[in-house]
Amino acid sequence: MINPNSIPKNLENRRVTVLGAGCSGISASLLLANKGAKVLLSDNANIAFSKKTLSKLEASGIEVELGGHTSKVNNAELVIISPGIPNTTPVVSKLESSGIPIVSELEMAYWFSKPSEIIAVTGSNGKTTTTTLIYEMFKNTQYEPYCGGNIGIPFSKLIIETEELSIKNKIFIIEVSSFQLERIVHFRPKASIILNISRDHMDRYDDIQSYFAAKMKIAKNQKKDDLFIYNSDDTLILQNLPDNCQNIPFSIYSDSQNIVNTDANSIYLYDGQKIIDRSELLLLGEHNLYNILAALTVAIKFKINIDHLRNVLKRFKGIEHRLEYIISINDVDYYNDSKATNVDSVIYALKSFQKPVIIILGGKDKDLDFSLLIPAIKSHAKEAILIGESAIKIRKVLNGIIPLHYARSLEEATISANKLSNPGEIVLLSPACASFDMFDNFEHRGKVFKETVLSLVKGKIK
Ligand code: UMA
Ligand code: ADP
Repeated sequence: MINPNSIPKNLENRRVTVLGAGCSGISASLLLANKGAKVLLSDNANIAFSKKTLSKLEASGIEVELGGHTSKVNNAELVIISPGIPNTTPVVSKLESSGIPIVSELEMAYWFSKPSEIIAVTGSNGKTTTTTLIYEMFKNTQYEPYCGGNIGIPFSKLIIETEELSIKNKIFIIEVSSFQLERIVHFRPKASIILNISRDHMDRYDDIQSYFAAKMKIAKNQKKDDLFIYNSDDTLILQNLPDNCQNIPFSIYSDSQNIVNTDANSIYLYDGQKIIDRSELLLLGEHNLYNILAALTVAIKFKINIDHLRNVLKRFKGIEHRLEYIISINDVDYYNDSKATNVDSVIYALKSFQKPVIIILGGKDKDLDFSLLIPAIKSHAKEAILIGESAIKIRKVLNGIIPLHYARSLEEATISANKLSNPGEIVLLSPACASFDMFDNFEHRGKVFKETVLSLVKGKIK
């Protein structure tokens, strides 16, 4: 067996199974093969690899089994698990009872990097926005930033790419999910950031405590000089601060120990020096203000020039599918917030608007509590159109609060929203649910919504 309690320095000829042949599994296998390991990549689905991937796997001597995990997976000294595979899966239970160590792809990739090279971002919402903003802030500076992790580019892939190039001053800006953190052993970022905690992925965790515990693992290996940058307006985080690293808060409401502060007009440094007027920011909403404060805090700690940071903030428009402005039709503004796959992100989306909102809600339920939506729905929404598997559950919760409508598809919902809206109002897709009941993923859902909205303007749909 390989004992992951001390980082295995040499994987030459060691037998390693990689579970899951999505992007994490493929990159992990290639990295392990680069290190001389004998790799089995196993997936329970019949995946059609691209020609390029297939030839890379073959050239690296990686054995692949698809369409089921056979007993071959047990013939290993170490297992690397993909984040999408829950611990309750039979293959995982069996490996555990055989005593074969299992670590996450994030952990294994870390073995080939250094803490000083890592900034890691977690939280229930805002990870991708903040990770991308930090990446933009570190571009064209004294650092050579690489962005990856849960954002879609596995950490292992970044390690392979940067090892090939042998880059100095590299810094990995990594978005990390609770799934990836569950099975870390040594993963230690120089700076960790935790943005917020709200209920999410309750289909995979017993309760919010176990979900939160997985998120907090981000700091578990940090040392006295490492930074733990946290949202001190989030009570759960505030009440559970680690004591092994430097805790640095960011907050909108309290300015006691922050590196950056904000008032109604500007964002400024702890010594009062102005960084930017809030009117110059392109990102909308209080939630994005948190993301900006978090990103600025880490950038300032890494001594990035303030003028450079201001310029980045002046141009950063946010990311597709996150409260993304599409178009105005007859003075009705259409927003695509398809990435709002939990309740908290929808509350923030609604609170971002002063105008009445017609909201499209629903999709695949993650066992979330939709009643938490009620105050924001009451104060900001005019009508709701419900779609997808969770429509009935949402209807029960919102019944009598605002007028509710059903639609059989997102296209139908968009057309209804268009008909229900009056000048000066907002049409918002912010579903509070995953997309997999009707779409391939949230990007697909957002694309369909945008295409339908644009068809309305072109007069293709009446
Ligand atoms: N599989 C098995 N056996 C099982 C179950 C699944 O072999 O018992 C296989 C599936 O058939 C599939 C593979 O495992 O082929 C899927 O692995 P994966 O879901 O981990 O997919 P990856 O492509 O490796 O993507 C993962 C993250 N996915 C999840 O966490 C679900 C991606 O985050 C991440 O971008 C990527 O690694 C790179 O780091 C996605 C995500 O939805 C975007 N994340 C969640 C979120 O943001 O809310 C946490
Ligand atoms: P993540 O990667 O954590 O899912 P994203 O940046 O992709 O986060 O945003 C996901 C959703 O959450 C979007 O609807 C976005 O508008 C919303 N959001 C972004 N930042 C925050 C935040 N700090 N708090 C709450 N919601 C947020």
